Amino acid sequence: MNHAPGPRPAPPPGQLWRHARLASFQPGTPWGWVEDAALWVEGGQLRWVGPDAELPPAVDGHRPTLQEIDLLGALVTPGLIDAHTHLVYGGDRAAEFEQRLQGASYEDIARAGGGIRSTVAATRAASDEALFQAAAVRARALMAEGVTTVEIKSGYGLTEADEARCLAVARRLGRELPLGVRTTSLAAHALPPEYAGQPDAYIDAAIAWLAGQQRAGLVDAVDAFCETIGFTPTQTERLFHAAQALGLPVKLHAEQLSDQGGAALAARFGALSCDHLEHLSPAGIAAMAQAGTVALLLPGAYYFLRETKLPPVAALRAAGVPIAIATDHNPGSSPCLSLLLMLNMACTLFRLTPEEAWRGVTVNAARALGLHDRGRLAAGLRADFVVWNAEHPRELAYRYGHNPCRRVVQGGQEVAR
Ligand code: DI6
Ligand code: FE
Repeated sequence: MNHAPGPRPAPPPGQLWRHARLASFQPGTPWGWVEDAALWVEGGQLRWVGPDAELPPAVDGHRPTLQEIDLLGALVTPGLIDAHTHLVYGGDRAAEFEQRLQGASYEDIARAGGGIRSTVAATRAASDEALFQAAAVRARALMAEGVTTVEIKSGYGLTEADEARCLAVARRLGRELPLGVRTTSLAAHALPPEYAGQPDAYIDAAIAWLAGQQRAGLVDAVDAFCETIGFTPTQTERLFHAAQALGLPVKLHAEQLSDQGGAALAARFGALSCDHLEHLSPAGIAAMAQAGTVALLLPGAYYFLRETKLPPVAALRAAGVPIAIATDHNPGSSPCLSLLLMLNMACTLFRLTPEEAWRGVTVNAARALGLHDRGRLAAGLRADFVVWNAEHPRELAYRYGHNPCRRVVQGGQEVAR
């Protein structure tokens, strides 16, 4: 795919997509299924979605300007949403992968100053353009499988200027690619070398950067890595108070490697999502259920770090906590660029049903980003959808290493493939 930079042209007059097998993820029926569906797209939005036999009379007045596409029974789903990525960084960590294969743990490497901090050094050394080009390649790989919205975190700059640079690169991806981008400030990802031994002073600095990031339009949410090798619950709480004072929603890397009580803390701040959660406690689950916080599970990181403790999926399900799935793309714990593979891993490793996994990359992923205009297919929502060479979405959770994406529409416009 090649996308010229610059403003995108105005949406075409309108399209009528007919005879789809539709998984709308609207409430009411499993999958929001419509066996023979039509989608009327106008001005970047869905004007009408429903059974083809029940097309509204109003569509007739528009026929002369509507492009009609017969899908001959192909599957249509919402555009996929990857609600947790660290897409902007320099370098890679292939050598660290070799070290881990020889027995070093992720935590050992982090404590020895490698891990996230080695990516910080490579990111600081990279130009804005190099960061953009590398991230654009990754974004296009996700888009090739039907991803139409992606969340991108900072967290590899760890100075005021480098964090702003990474967030600006993420924003530029959203302007120059046919891709919705939500940005998250993750300055509280690791302690940079300049602040060695002074984590509280670093949190003060990260707090001070937030207002400027917000003024520059660079940030949609605030995240932290609450972990023994990251930041304490008390430090996380101070950051969250600052985010709350600015009206910025929060989310948290919580209970990935140990139980820090991070999920319950984040839930007290009405967090959009708590992410990872392998070590989540019953108290954390109860707090998330009460707050309506999404459990964002990341099977790629679980797999790549060869974790053995599973997130408490059955208890999350029983408590009614919405579950989402994402790639967690990052160079250290999940160098994965396939959200379709995550569908499969969510089922095989975490025992989600295929429908739960699908909800996790559509309707619940939108919720994890605080977005109400996407993740389902219904009148009035964005026209972000995918046509698949498949008949049912369960096929996409079943096969892996296979990409049956046929056509992608983002904001009412077909994405060049
Ligand atoms: N948890 C993760 O899995 C990523 N960040 C985090 O807080 C890993 C980031 C890295 O290793 O570079
Ligand atoms: Fe992450």
